[in-house]
Amino acid sequence: MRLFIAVNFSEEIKNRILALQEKLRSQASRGTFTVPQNLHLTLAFLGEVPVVAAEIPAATTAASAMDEKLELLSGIISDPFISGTLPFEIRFNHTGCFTHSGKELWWLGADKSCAGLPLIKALHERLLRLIPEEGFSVDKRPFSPHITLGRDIKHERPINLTIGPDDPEITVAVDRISLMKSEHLKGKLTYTELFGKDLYDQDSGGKDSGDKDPGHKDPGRS
Ligand code: 2AM
Repeated sequence: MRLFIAVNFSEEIKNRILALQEKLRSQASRGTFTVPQNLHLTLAFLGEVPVVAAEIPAATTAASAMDEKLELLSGIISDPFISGTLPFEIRFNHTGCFTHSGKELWWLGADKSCAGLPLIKALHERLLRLIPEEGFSVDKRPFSPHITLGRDIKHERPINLTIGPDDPEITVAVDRISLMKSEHLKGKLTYTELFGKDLYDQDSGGKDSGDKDPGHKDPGRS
């Protein structure tokens, strides 16, 4: 099972991202564009998680072994540092392109000066520490928070994809962290949330908890 941990978006934000994606599409001659339901921000990519008991014939045993792994991963997302983070926002304000083996992946990138950037990096770093501790592999490449707009983009002329001051702001609310499954269903790349954890709900006391660190309910707990 191919797994990753991500932040998913509201419909309103997806529509804003899609408007930008449309600008990319109109300049591309070919490409695979992220479908609306797949737009997300990856926090950690685990890749294929082997089901240890897959070779054991009894389906029930295999299922319970998988459940155990998912339970461990759910536990990571529920880690007090992660789930104790107060909801925050990240503004996405620029675009760019990763080129790998001649293929262009176009993305929307987080504002390097937004207040949420250190918080999302802290969540990523925590995940990168906990995931191997629980026995899973994780992609350790440097974290550059981005939203993939399209892959394998081909174009005849240089792409001009800018976000102007008159464009609607793309500010993502980070209020839930999700363990996601990636699979091809009837030929379509499909992402499904297997487990999600809402970040700390201020209404239940965080706002008035008197913490010095505004990003956490209790950063000392771990
Ligand atoms: P992305 O974050 O750039 O869009 C599921 O495959 C998600 O995990 C994709 O959105 C993908 O890219 C992200 N991801 C991060 N590292 C990956 C890797 N090494 N291989 C495949 N997908 C990866």
